[in-house]
Amino acid sequence: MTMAKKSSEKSKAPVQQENDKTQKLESFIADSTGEFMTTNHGLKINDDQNSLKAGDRGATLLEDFILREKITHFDHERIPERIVHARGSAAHGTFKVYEDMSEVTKAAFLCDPGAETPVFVRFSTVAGSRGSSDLARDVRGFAVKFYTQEGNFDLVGNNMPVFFIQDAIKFPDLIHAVKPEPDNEMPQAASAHDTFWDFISQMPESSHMVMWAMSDRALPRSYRMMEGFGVHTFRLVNKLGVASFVKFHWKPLLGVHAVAWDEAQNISGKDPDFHRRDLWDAIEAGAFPEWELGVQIVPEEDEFKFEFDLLDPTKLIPEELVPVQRIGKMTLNRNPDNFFAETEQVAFHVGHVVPGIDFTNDPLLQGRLFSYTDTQLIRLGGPNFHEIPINRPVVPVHNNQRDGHMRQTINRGKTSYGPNAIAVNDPQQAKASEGGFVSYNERIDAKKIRARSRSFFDHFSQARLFFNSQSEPEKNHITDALSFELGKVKTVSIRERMLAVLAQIDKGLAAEVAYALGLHIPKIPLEELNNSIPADGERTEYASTNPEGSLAKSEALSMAGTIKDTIKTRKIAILAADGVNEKSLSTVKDALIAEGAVVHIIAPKLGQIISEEDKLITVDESLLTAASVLYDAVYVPGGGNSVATLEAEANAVHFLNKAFKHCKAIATDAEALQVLEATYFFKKLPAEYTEETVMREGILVSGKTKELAGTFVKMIAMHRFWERENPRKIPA
Ligand code: HDE
Repeated sequence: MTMAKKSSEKSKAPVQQENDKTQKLESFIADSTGEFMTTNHGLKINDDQNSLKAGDRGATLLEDFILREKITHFDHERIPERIVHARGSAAHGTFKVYEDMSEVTKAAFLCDPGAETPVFVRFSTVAGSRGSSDLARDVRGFAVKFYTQEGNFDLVGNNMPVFFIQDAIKFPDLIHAVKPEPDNEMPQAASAHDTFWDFISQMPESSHMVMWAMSDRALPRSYRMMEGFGVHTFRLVNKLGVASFVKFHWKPLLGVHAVAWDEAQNISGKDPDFHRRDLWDAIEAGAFPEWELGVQIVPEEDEFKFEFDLLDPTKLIPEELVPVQRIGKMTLNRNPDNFFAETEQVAFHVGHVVPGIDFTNDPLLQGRLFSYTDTQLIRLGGPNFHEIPINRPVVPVHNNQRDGHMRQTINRGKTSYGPNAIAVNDPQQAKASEGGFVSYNERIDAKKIRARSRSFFDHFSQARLFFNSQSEPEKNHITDALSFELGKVKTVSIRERMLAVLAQIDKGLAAEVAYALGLHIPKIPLEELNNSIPADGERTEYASTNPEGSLAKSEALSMAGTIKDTIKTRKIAILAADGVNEKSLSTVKDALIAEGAVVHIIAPKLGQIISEEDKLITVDESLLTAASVLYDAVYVPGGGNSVATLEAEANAVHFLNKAFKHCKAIATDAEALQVLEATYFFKKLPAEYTEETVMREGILVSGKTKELAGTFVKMIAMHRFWERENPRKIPA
């Protein structure tokens, strides 16, 4: 290893923030600026271009320890990727609680509004390999490591509040089913294949999660625009030992937004790093992503008050029943220095808790409590992964664990056992009053049994609640997603079985998907849908139920009502060519930048363009390197020559066509109308052209540049004009 050197100059731009954890990481940072090259043992290297040979044309000598060291290290550079969530990106930041939460928890970081807790957050897709596209239709991981003064607390969540299965023992089956098929390793990062739907169609407990995974939640516009959920019911415990159940939420301050499926597939080709880049760029630019931490708290005595079991991870607590209290804010304000050292080597574990936070008997959570340490042993190569800088707590570690591969700590003294008299029992156990962790004293009086509680068998009512809570465009997207995914399934009997499952959720949905598949919905009785039954199990004991559910809708489940009052960090394209009207371009550009948007000037070629007024304007991207799917909205300024060039430029027209297809805000100067007229979608200006029409259609043409800019900002804040898809006749 190169000698770690405390860098005196910050390698980060000043905008990047420091915290207790990032300062501690400094001592591990190696910065080679102005340094000589050395071997891993500190010897200065004189020739890094040629290996040591017997004569200049001779064979290479075994003696060449410099060559051997370099190649050997290279040969061992790779570690196994995560079995799930292999592809991800991460950032540093901080968390602050708004108010003292000591009434419900003794977790110190939740009781002191003055405390700033460092965090490291990793977002991920689940199914794809490390090199797969960010835009796969998939669940997203949302894992937060809080470096608290009482040790690390990891909230290892997803961007969907429920899960596919109820018991950890089915996790390997689920993942084997969704991963590429084992004979030919296809398809990569996609659930649209036989094995996934074969499994799902026999596991009706997955219905609720399937609705989420087929919704636009599986296609986030940005990691910064996703909600996060702890999924399981956890416990909070206060100083008096009084516990309450809790569901954790992360609410993004930029709102929850998605891209269109066709767009996602295009982005996967144009920029497979789209989400990774988006997170990195936003932080580099100082537009720090923020989320509020939310909690739904249920007193212990209310455990059985719900229509569902709080221990069942396929159920959420509707916000109408238990509101989400926003208790603090997390800000991501620093990019990692090194992807491998930090993002790849960070090891999360649901079992990393602090006093005041505890588990429940959710059988999925219980299995996870085993899996996360176990997986690091193979992935990070041994039991000392907690010593890797990114995994170290900010508080000291003392215990009698010793040795193992790559041990870094030099433990002083004779004893590594307890009780010991030699070191007077150091390190000592801490009383609860001294911060020692004491497990919640849950009363358990039960038989040892492999079984599933009947309270887990309502497999459909919340799937239906989710579907019924969606807006029309969101429902259409779910129908399209299911038609696409099942359309990729080759085995007809799997498609049919899945239709029978969908019919339990919503008959109309099942009928539409059946139509797309050219099939009829088979009549499979409810009791026969669940095929996850033990050898001696009675079908009736394991039969799904499908009660109506007392709640018809839950607004929080739809993305339609999300925050739509900001265009911060949205990427806007301005299409221009030589002869552009500089005023028409700059007025809109400046207005967008003033609102926090990122604006790129896109022209037929890179370099500079000359405006009508003979001003030089720097081009950010050419029509060749940019793509409509990488932007949230597009504006075409006036200027006769520019407009004529763009009208004749197929890539510019295509850019607008795509923006229309993906329901984005489009604005042009009145002078640029002819560019719009060259598109397939624009016929003519409506007879009555009001702000209302504009805000409905998402297309604006105006000669009043200042007013145009103002309305354009409002249009972009709407994110997408999904209604445009009706009657869904936009070509692919
Ligand atoms: Fe995970 N999960 N998981 N998971 N999970 C892993 O741990 C596992 C589950 C989640 O950015 C692995 O270090 C089991 C639910 C995230 O590093 C592994 C079960 C939720 C991440 C593992 C589940 C998650 C992981 C793979 C069912 C949402 C990425 C590498 C019993 C609440 C963390 C690793 C990161 C990663 C096991 C189910 C979230 C193998 C056995 C439910 C965000 O340990």
